[in-house]
Amino acid sequence: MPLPQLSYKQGAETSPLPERKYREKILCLINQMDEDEVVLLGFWTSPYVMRVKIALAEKGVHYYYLEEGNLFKNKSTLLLKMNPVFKKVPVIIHNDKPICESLIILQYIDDVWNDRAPILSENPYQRAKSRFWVDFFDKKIADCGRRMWASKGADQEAAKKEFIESLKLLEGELGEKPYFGGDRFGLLDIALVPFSCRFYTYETLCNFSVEKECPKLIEWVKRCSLRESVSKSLPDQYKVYDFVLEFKKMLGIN
Ligand SMILES: N[C@@H](CCC(=O)N[C@@H](CS)C(=O)NCC(=O)O)C(=O)O
Repeated sequence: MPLPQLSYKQGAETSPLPERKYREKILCLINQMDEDEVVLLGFWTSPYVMRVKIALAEKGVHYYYLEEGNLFKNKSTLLLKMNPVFKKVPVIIHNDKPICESLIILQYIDDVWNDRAPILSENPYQRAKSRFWVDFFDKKIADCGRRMWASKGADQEAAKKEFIESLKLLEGELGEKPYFGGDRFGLLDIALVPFSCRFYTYETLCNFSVEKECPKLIEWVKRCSLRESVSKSLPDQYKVYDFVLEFKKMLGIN
């Protein structure tokens, strides 16, 4: 059953309803949603959530966005119920059931809305290759990112060196192609581009330039950002930087 016209939060768009009222309304309507609608539980600085926003936008799937007000101190009851194992965002709720973990969600979205804008290649080798690089990214680069803002001195330098080396490997994989999968924007692009909104933070805290180190990768970021699905899903890089400074303070790191 289609929902009454509520107007939802998607990317930069905000609901005209006050936040609390919007939330209450979605919670009441969650089990009456249309097959073609989902609820996304997220947090604005999370690149994993941005992955899901991009994928839903690429597929043209209508979603209701619920921001976790205080993800690190006081998680919502809904998040704890929907992702009791990891208690992390993103989570999507579709047909009244939760799906967790960004890559599993991307695969689910591609499986359910398989009639449009494919995320994964139909070629098994290409699929395996994309998954390999996303796995490399999540295991290696995302961790370097954290060490770059959370440490200092020699540890920070080591993380920066590893980060740049890993980005160069990715840049090699991109080669001269417009997107990682070739001409088509796909899994690896969706999984990696959200992290570009953290580049300014890393550059400022660690004193280097991603563009100088990996110019082709930055060209790719700019190319991806021309897509509305990306530009509407990524937050302002300066706001992310301010958030990281506040977050460091909260953790007692200076
Ligand atoms: N492997 C997860 C990572 C998700 C993740 O780390 N989410 C963070 C936000 S960026 C979170 O919810 N953190 C809350 C916490 O650690 O308590 C995915 O791909 O979805």
